[in-house]
Amino acid sequence: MASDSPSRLPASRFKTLEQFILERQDHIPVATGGFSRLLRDLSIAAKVVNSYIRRAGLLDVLGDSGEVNVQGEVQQQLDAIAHAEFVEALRLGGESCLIVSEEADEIIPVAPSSGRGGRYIVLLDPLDGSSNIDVNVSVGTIFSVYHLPEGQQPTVDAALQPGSAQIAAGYVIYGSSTMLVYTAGDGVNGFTLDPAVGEFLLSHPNITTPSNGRFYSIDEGNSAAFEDGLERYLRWMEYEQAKPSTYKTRYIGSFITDFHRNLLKGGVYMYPATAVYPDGKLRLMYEANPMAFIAEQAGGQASDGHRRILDIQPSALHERTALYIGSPAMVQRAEAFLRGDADAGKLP
Ligand code: AHM
Ligand code: MG
Repeated sequence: MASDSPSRLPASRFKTLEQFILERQDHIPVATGGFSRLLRDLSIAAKVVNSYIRRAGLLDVLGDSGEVNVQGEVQQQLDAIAHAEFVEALRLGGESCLIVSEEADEIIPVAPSSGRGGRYIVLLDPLDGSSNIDVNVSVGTIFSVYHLPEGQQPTVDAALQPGSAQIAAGYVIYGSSTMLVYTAGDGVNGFTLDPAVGEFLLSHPNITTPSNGRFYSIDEGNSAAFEDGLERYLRWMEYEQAKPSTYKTRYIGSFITDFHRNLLKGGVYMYPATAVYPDGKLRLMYEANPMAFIAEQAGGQASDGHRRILDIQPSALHERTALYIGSPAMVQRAEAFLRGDADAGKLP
């Protein structure tokens, strides 16, 4: 059917990530020009990593790299590629002074470029869930941003700040579409990559998470080591499952993917202490903290089962934590079961 005006490309109808950040810059104190450039650098690396992932089966990038990272986990080739791309983009951008990555044992200092020193500390999980990559399951990048504290040098101590000191956090999900979701402490916004024009476009403004949800995400293969309270919580949800429209298990084994679904639809992701990982599997500083910041900004909660994730003072770059994150009512119920509250099942 003929139309009066030519149809417009989606890109011309949506705000780009860059336009959005520049507009915000005038309103929020953290969003200086340097911060805007830092996010631009992260988004550039995300687009490069996205291009590898989209063609992963065609390029020679699948399978492990033959290396074991500091976590004692087998590194995938794409872990190493994503790490290199993010580090390089941050180095070239010149806004960061220090990088911490899941794929590097030590801190990565960034030399000042053109005599100008960066002010930001960036912590990264360059490619989370990468054990899924060979089977075409969604994976993601997680980032967390801090200021270099006034008067401090960019050392390990400067990086060991509690999550509550983050000035920004975000993730990129390389899914059926590629999205960048971030917060700078003034709400959560999501941008979808338009592959035709190569821009992240504002598609999910002001994301808020449902206060309660249907989905619970946990690897029940580890249940032999679960504490009693968690066992009771799971059995309670199974019992409730018998009623119409109640709980459903959804576990992909790719944290960002499970988190993203639960953020939008309502749910809780849980990775407790297990026999193999007695402190929990996920890393506090570049997995739990950034996602906790996003969850809280969207109206959700994040806990290690007993205390708020963002209040934990880290003592090591790669330390692990148990994690319960998502809809506030579900996180609170998990905590109540873990405390052994008799009325945990009766909470709203
Ligand atoms: P990774 O950072 O080495 O990829 O490990 C984190 C991943 C999460 O994405 C995922 O939720 C979890 O490990 C899955 O672990 P498991 O296979 O033990 O259920
Ligand atoms: Mg990870």
